[in-house]
Amino acid sequence: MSGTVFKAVRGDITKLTDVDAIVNAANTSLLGGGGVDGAIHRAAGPGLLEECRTLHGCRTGEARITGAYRLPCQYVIHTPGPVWRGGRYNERELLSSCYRSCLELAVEKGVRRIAFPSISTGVYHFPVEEAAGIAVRTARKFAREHPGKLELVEWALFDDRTWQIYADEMEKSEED
Ligand code: AR6
Repeated sequence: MSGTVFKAVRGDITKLTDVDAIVNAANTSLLGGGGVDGAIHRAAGPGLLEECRTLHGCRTGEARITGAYRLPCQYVIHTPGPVWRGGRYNERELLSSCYRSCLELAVEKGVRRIAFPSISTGVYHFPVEEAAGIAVRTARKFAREHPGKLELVEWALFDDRTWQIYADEMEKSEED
């Protein structure tokens, strides 16, 4: 037992008020884009882009942390997920690495409550069922390996279908 609560909620990640950090499904430039990345930058305001410029990008599967500016949390953790290219280009390992890298940074900064979007399953076309399995398994394993560090790991899912898939996955892999 890790003592961590895992949940899947429906909605806009930028509106969450119960977490210390939210994760951004970014690209390797870290200079903004569409989807959840665009929404996070719009809600945070221009200070976020200014700070992101100082980071000079980030590799796929790694993560960087910044302030959250006008968002109601303390930090934004940016991670470029893999583009799905059929599954033979290390996409699964890279996605798992995104979650681990974000959680490592979170623990390092004392973040106890963190929310993720569904990394890579929008513009980057990672199949949602598989992405959800990787996401939940990776986070549960991390939490077990870091007992007492994380209070809450949640996913904020924008559409019903994605939410249902993560919710099912969470039930399936529930800790015993
Ligand atoms: N809150 C929560 N989830 C959201 C929100 C939101 N406000 N907006 C969209 N989603 P995507 P990716 C969902 O495409 O596949 C960007 O341009 C969306 O419905 O945002 O990792 C970056 O700059 C989907 O389920 O991220 C990169 O270039 C999920 O977030 C590229 O897209 C992820 O979709 C990254 O692509």
